[in-house]
Formats: sequence, C-alpha cells, structure tokens
Amino acid sequence: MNEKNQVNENSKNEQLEQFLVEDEGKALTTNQGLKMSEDEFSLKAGERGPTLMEDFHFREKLTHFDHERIPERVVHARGFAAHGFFELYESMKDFTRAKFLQDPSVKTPVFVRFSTVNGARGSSDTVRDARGFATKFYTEEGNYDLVGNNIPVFFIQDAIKFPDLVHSFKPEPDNDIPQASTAHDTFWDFVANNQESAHMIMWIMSDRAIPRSFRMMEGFGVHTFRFVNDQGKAHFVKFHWKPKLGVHSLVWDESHKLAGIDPDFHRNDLWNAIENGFFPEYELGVQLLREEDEFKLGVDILDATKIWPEEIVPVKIIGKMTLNRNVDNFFAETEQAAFHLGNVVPGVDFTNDPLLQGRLFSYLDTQLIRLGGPNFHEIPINRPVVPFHNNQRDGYHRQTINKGKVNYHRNSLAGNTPSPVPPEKGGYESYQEKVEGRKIRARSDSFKDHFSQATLFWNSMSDVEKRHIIEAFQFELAKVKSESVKQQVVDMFANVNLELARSIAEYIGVNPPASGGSNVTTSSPALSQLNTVFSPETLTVAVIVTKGFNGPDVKYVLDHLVAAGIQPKIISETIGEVSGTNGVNLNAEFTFLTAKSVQFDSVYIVRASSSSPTFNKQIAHFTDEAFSHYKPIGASPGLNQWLERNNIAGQPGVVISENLEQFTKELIDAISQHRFWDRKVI
Ligand code: HDD
Repeated sequence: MNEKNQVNENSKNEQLEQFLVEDEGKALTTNQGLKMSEDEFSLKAGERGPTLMEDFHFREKLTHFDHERIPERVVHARGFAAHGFFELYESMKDFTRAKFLQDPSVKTPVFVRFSTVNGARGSSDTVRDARGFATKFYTEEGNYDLVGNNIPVFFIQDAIKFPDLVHSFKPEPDNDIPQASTAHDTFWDFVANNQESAHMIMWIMSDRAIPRSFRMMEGFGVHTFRFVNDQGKAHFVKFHWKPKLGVHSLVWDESHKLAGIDPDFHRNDLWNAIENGFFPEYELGVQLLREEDEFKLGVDILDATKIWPEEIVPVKIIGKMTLNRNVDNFFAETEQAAFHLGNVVPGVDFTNDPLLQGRLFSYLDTQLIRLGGPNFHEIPINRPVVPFHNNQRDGYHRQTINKGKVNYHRNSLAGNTPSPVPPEKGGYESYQEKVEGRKIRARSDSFKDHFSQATLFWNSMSDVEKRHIIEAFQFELAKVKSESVKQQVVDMFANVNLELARSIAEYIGVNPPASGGSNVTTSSPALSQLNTVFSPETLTVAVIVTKGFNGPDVKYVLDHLVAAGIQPKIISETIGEVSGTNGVNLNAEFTFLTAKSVQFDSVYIVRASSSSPTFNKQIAHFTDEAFSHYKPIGASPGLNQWLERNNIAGQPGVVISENLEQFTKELIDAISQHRFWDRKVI
C-alpha cells in the first residue's frame, strides 16, 4: 500500500463497517447463536406455575438487560457526536512534523463529541454551561485527541482543584438539587473563595454559555501546547475551531423554555442538519508563539485562565473540519468514545500548564471505571485506523488474539520486536524541554492576576452582551440563599467592573461595593459575538399558513428562502396538506400543539382569511414570543393592521411589503441578522 495515502477520509468508516450488525429480517437467537422458538413467555412449571431456573434464555436476556448501563461521565455526561473529516489548507511543516498537518491532499477522519459539562446524561441541552468540543483525529500516526471547550479559558489553574470545582457546581450533595445548573450556593461559594475563576465566570455568564447550536459555537484547546517540527524546533500553540456559520446564541428566556419543550434541542439540530445535508463546518486555527517570546505577552502562557488576544497573536486558519455522518448507534459510538489529552502524535507536545499536566492523568484513569477495564482502546470507535503492537496483554474484554510466546521487551526470541522506532522514522519522542527546580506546592506569582482579563472580556462586550451578563449574574445569585456568599461574589466582581457589581448588588439586595473597579481599558473585538459571521444558511423559519393562502406568492418567497439555505417549517391548523390558490399545496409538519416559537429562528406569517379565532390567537401568542426574543418576523401583504394591533408594526426586524421581491429580499436579510436587539421589548 502507498504509505502516504494509507489513511483517507473513509478509513474510519470502513473500519467501523466490520462491526455493523443488521438485525432486521434475521432469526432471533440467543447470544450463543441458538435460534429460539419463543421470546414472549418464560419457561414455567405449568401455565400458572413458577418460572424455572432452567430457562437459560430468560436468564440471559434479563441478565444482559440488568447490566446495560455503564457509569456516565463524571463531567460532560450529556453529549452528542458525529463523524467527519479534516482537511488541511496549507502545510504546517515549518511548525510541526505531525503527518496529518503536512499535506493538504490528505483527509483525516474525525469523530467529534459535543457536550454540556454539569448536567447528567438525561438533562437538557440548552442549560447555561460551557460546552465540550472533543475531536478525535484518526491519523496515520495514531489517534490525536483535541479535547476542548467552547470557552477558551478554565475555572482553575491547577488540576488538583478539579474535584473541588466539580463538587461545587454539581447538584448539592444533601438533596441532589439543582440539576444542570450553577445557580446555587455551593458553586458561588467556590467562585468567591477561588477567585482565579473570575475570567471563566464572565464567559459562563455571557451568551457563549447558551449557544444556539453546536454548529454555531467556537472550540478552543484552552491550554498552550507545543508544535515541534522536523528539526526539533518548537513553537507554543493554542488551538481554535471557528464555525463557518458564525457564533450565535439563544436568549436566556428561550433557552429556559427550550429545556422543557425540547430537551434534545441541540441533538435534534445537529442530527437533522447532517441528515439534511447541511454539514457543519469548522475551520481550525492556531495561534503560534515563538519559544523566545514566552514572556512577552504579559500573561503566563501556562495559566489556563488566560487567553492570547487575537489582535495580539493572530489566529492562523490552517484547515477545515466537516461533519457529514451521524452515528449508527449512540451507545456503541458516542457513549463509548474515550477521549484523552495524552493521545498525541509526533509533532504535538505538552507544556507545563499544571491544569494540562493533571488532565494527562485523569482521562485515562476515568475510562478504566467508565468502560470497565484497560482494553477500551479496542472498542471500535476508539481504535486507531493504523495497527497497534506492543506487549500489553489480557485484562477484561480483551479482543485481539496476540499470537506467539513473546510478550516482553527486550527479547531475543522475537528478534526484539515489537521494536521501538527512532524519531526520524516516526517514533514519538518527548520534547526535550529543560526543567529544573525544587519540589514545591505553590502557585507562581505570574498566575496571580485573576481580574485583568475578566475586565478585558467585559470591555469587549457590546451593550446588549453586557446587559445579558448582568442579567445572568442577577438570575444566578438571586437563587443563592446565603447572604454572605452573595456579598462575597459582588465584592469579588467589583474587581472586574464596578458598574457590573453594583447592578448585581442592587438587584439581589446586598450592599453595593463602595470601591473597586479596574484600570484595564483595553478590549478585544474578537470576543464580541456581534463581530461574528452572519449568514441565513440552515436557519429555520416557522411559516404559518391556513387553507386558501396565496399560492404563487408564498411559493415565490419559500423558493427564495430555500435557495438562501433557509429551512421553512410549515405550521397550520392540522398536520398534512394545506391547499393554497393556483394549485399550490404545502405540507404542514406542525400545529401549535407541537410547535413553539422557541424552536424556530424566525417567523413568516402567511395565514389566510379562513383561519379560526383560536388559531389567530395562537398566531398572536407565537409571534409575540418570537418578537420578545428579538427574532425576525415577516408578514404577508394585508397583515399591516394585524401587526399594529399586536404592537409590533414598524419595529426593527419586522418585515412587510406589498412588493414581493422586496419583501423576500428583506426577509432573507433579516433572517441572516438573527436578532434585532434595538427592538422595543416590553
Ligand atoms: Fe475534562 C471530560 C474538556 C479540564 C477531567 N473534559 C471532558 C470532556 C471535555 C473536557 C470536552 C468530554 C470528552 C468527551 O466528550 O468524552 N476538561 C476539558 C477542558 C478542560 C478540562 C477544555 C480545561 C481546559 N478535565 C479537566 C481537568 C480534569 C478533567 C482539570 C481533571 C484533572 N474531563 C475530565 C474527566 C472526563 C473529562 C474526568 C470525564 C469523562 C471523561 O473525562 O472521559 O477525566
């Protein structure tokens, strides 16, 4: 086989195909392959008698069922994943010897799992939380895992504090309340007493923590890693995923309602996008820093609570990832996927970031309990697409059958194989960083500024983003019972911005801080979501129609919306065909029983005079809610008075026009803007 092209975009799919099982149309057997003549009745002594111990089929079926569950992930329990591939735009040879980053013609298969951090496996998708963004690259040099989040910094600086952090944000231990939420005493007590969390908290209180879609959020490797090239020269590197659709969020009220109406909102969104051929794309960017510039950024690059502002260290876009295939089986693939920061390839190395170093231990360790033993690398989703050979043997669930007697190194009986490979032939060699020092449990002084970048983040927000941050703090702290914790938090955030702290204090009824504030005046425009990409592609529009609608006009609008990549979803009085004039029919997927405004990005009210008073009332409610979430609304000609009656006529993002062409153009433009923050919402 041609060495260079051993791995291609289909390598992982082809490997997984060997494990696919089609049950449809097959005879029912036991796990031993025995065909069974009956699967409904256990074997009994007489029709009304006790079940017999002898019933091996009953025992096998029940025993298997009793053992179906495995422990959920201790964090990031709720997740959703998809397959895809990564392609490189330009060779990164100057910086790294990683093979998958050398040749733009090589496509590397990937598996990506998105997740919330706090909630249990069955919790809701749209809660306020960071989102995990874990990517497994199946490269020709073995698996490389980039295990990141949609927030570029972390709560803590040292991994030894991770159990404390997680205990504090999980439901409180006495009553297991609240689920999937940080709005409770122990979390905020942790924050106030571990003030390195300040920067991450600003992100968590921002719109970043309530993404519109997994397809519309950034990903970050968070830590500083190392790239090492063929000559052994290293650069520091931070990784970024940039979604082609831009970074967009829900509004808080909407995400609350969605959590009840559609707890699977993000799952549905990703699954349907892929099924409909709207393959999510993310560009991979790197920030590169020469080793000799390590101390020039004014922050310690080993501190995971800090970013490198993009305006200072630009993000170089080097490739693109496309997610194009849903899983065949959630448990086998998504649930059993095991990510690990220590899965690296030659050319990628670590730094001494104490958070990163601790993670290198934790991921392998957690898989042992979660996946039940040391052979989880053999589970199909976790296997590399290249062979693996070593002297590790046995353990629970071992599947490979290693031949021969030799299972040790060094040996003569097998010619001292499997044999280590020198670096110049592709063997992994750790970067020979010089280290010296005393054994000491301490934090470097360079890790002690907890507030400057929190203020930088605040300064970078637009007015509406600032308002959302204040409201999120107000919400969370209003749910905290301890007056002392509330006061501590307010006093802490006075270090970030006085106005912010005072707005919270006033709302929750604690003493406003008299002094504080920050002398940081800089901002980083890249941090504001108002500066992201805006595109109508893949956004949904709820089209409200009733029988007798103007067929040609509506068809014209819908055809143009679809051509712009927008997805119309038809709502009517009943499910099924709705007939319009001139033989135009639409297929209603929803009624107001099954569709709520929060499930759509925009509204297009067509209606027709035949609609019932109840339906009209429901349209008003639906539209009012969409309006209060700042969403684009389009209305057919003749609905002017209706808009006026509902107090939304003439407001930003409310589109109506007698001219069909102009209306369509304006509606598409409005949809691509997502939200109209300058609208008057009472
Ligand atoms: Fe972690 C899972 C991301 C700090 C210990 N982490 C996990 C997942 C993501 C992250 C995306 C889910 C992977 C999947 O989909 O299966 N974690 C991060 C990021 C961090 C971070 C971006 C900070 C920069 N994590 C972190 C620390 C520790 C852990 C400091 C422990 C010292 N993380 C774990 C874990 C998990 C995990 C306990 C739970 C399930 C798993 O690993 O497989 O080992």
